[in-house]
This record gives sequence, structure tokens and C-alpha cells, in this order.
Amino acid sequence: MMKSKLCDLLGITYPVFQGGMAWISDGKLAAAVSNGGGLGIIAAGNAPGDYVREQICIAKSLTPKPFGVNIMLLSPFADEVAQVVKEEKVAVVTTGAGNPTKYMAMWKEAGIRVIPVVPSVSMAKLVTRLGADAVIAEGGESGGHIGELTTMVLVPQVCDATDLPVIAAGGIADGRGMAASFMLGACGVQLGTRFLVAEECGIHPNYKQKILKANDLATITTGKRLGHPVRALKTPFSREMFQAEYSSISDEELEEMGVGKLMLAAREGDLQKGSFLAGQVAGMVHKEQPAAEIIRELCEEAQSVLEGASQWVK
Ligand code: TUI
Repeated sequence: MMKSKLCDLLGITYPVFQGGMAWISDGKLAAAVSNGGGLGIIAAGNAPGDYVREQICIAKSLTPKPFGVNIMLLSPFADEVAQVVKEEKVAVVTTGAGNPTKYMAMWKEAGIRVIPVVPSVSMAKLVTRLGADAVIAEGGESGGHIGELTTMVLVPQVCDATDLPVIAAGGIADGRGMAASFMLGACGVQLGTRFLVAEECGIHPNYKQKILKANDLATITTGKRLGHPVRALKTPFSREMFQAEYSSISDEELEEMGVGKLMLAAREGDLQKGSFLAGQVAGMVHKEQPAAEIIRELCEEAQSVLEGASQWVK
């Protein structure tokens, strides 16, 4: 049994979060993860408030357990979604892709547990001062929008910089990664890519197949020139995006190339034009399973790795 202070803080059985993945992490997936004892998280992504409210209602109808909503702060609908989570009294809000300062007091007053993603020590210190309940230290091995540092160097430095519980994210797909995260000082983990192939994850079958077939070098990072690097599977679209970055096209045109491509991948499985976000662990994800089984397997593996760790001490 893997248990940590995070479980008591949030009322969950296992210290495992399912990452909020835009157009992917819906009410059904979040409920399946929460029913499995982890923390399911609905992704607001670039969607409007009504969509997020609908997904919250679906999750509430499928689980009595706590779940969260991830707010992507670059979204034009971030203000609207920030109000929705307050009105719906969701248990947990995680934030990503920006600085959550302007919403913190409002969410705290509403009794919401606020857990920002921090890509750096300075952001960890800032949200600690603002009253965050925990932080997610997400390394650049992750899929989607990524920071500069790897999980291996970010997690211990964030742990040294804050007394808050730290959840490690980026590059974790199995019990070895979970055990390593605990050794770095984290008390929980967040996984995205492994949950892409959860049975309850409703993405297009092409997306699942691409993850299951991926190898260690299957991902590429684009968007560095625009100041928001994004990791995705290598596909005709992501290779084209990568090349365009080094061409003479304007930032506006480059930005425009990415619009709507996440939805094309998730809903249509469009192998040519879709953007299939995934972390570097894609090559470690080998089978489709129910979300609850993923969580159980992950924690059992981590426990056995941690129990064996004393072999190194002579
Ligand atoms: O947010 C993510 N991953 C995402 S969001 C997303 S949707 C998207 N679509 C188009 C362009 C960009 C994103 C896909 N994947 N992960 C959490 C995360 N947050 N990673 C890094 C950060 C982060 C970066 C900077 C958090 C705070 C931050 O602060 C900068 C500042 O000082 O404001």
C-alpha cells in the first residue's frame, strides 16, 4: 500500500494524479481515476466555461469521490473557467502554463485545494507565499506544454524550496518512476501519457495505437521560438511545425499552424494534421487497461521497488 500525506490532504487512497490533458481528460476519465482511488482531473484546456461545467456534472454523476479541474492559464477562457470551478465547488484545482496569482484568493475562499504546476523554484516559492496547498513539479519529459528543467533536477530543488507537499510529474509511467519520485522528495505523482491508454479514455483509437507503438525517441519538441515549447509524437504535422520554426514565417503564422490540432488528434485521430501530445515515456506504455488497474499496478510496483531499495545500503 502506497500512502502519503497527500492522501489525507485530499481524501484519496493512492497518491496518484491523472494529468489534465486538453480535449482528452473529460468527466468520464476523471471519474474512473477517482473511483480507482487516485485523483482524476478534468482538463479545461482552451474550452469555454460551459464545456467544463458539463464535464464536472458528468464526473459528479459517475463518482462520489473528489476530483480536480486543470485550468490552462494561456486559455482565453481562463477567467470564465476560474468562476465555474468556484461555483461548482470542485475539490481541487490544478493550474498550468502560467502564473495563477490572480485567482488564488478567490479559490481559497471557496474552500478549493489549489495545486499549481511549477516549472521552477521561483514559481514554487511564489505559490507557496500565495497559500497553495501543494505543488506539482513537472519536468520537461512531459507531453504538452513544458518547462526547461527535467524532473530529476526540478523535483529535489522544489522540495528544498517549499514545505508544501510536492507531486512529481514528467517521465513517470511505472512503479520505478513513482519510487524514484519519492526518493527525490515527492509525496505523490502525476501521470498523463499512461492514462491516454486507459480503457475509459475516450480518445480516437489511432491516438492509443500511436502511443502503444511509440519508442524511446518517438517525441519531438516544437514551439520554442514562440516561448511555449510543446512535446508531441513525431508525425507529419509535428515535423512540419519543427521545420517551420527555423523558416522565415512570422510568429503569427507559426502560432496559427497549431490552432485546433489537439482536437483533431484526440477526436478525429487525424494522423496527418493532428497534434498527438505525449511524454517521453510513450515508449514505456504497452497496454490498454482500466484506469483503476493502472493505479493499482503502479503502486504495487513502486512498493516492491521501494522495499528492495535497502539492497544498496551496505
Ligand atoms: O500546462 C501544461 N501542459 C499543457 S497545456 C496544453 S494546451 C496548450 N495548447 C497550446 C499551447 C500551449 C498549451 C498542453 N499541455 N503543463 C503544466 C505546465 N505548466 N508546464 C509548464 C508550466 C508552466 C510554465 C510557466 C507553469 C507556470 C509558468 O509560469 C510562467 C510565468 O512566470 O508566468
